[in-house]
Amino acid sequence: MNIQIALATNNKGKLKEYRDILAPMGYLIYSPKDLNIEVSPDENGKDYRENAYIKAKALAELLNCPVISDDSGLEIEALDGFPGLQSARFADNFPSYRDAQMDLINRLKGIDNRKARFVCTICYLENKDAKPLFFEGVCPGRILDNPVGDSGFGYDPMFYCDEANANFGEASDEIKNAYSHRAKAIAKLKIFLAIG
Ligand code: ITT
Repeated sequence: MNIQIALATNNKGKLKEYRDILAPMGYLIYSPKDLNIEVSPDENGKDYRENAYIKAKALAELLNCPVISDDSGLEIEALDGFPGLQSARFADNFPSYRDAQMDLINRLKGIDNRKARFVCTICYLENKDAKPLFFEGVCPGRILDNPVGDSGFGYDPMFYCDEANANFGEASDEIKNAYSHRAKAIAKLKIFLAIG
């Protein structure tokens, strides 16, 4: 049986990862674009949870099915967690993600601590008035000296994943979807969807 969920994202990379992971369980994931809906609420929350809720709620107001959303980011330890919650806005200041990556890499020149992590917070809303549920995942790793590869999306080419022993910019979809922050958050969501 197919179960329909709307995913409140305008990010194609995220959409693909949700589909890849959830489709085998019979979930049909629809994006606002699939539904011919335009939603871009102001992501002015104080943390990932608030932003995820803002996105899920904005779409749930327009639909009659469960909605999930995803707020995520890259946190670099030596930069006090920057760009973190501002990861998307930071990249918007540059002509390409490659330029944003180079800017961050340059900020780390001469700094030995390359530790970083990707974080993902999923918000699940059964309907527009429901209590939001949150599912979180963290992916520890390090920042490379130069971006490599063109797999994945966003900041992937500058990130080495400790647990996968792989650069996300060169890793297969299977590796990314087994080890990423999003994969871990989705694994928790999957348990909820199976028994919730
Ligand atoms: P939506 O809000 O429409 O979902 P967005 O790209 O604006 O899309 P966020 O506000 O959550 O998403 O910002 C997350 C930022 O972190 C954005 O720049 C992403 O490209 C980046 N990011 C998130 N997950 C990533 C991943 O798995 N690999 C690489 N970059 C990622």
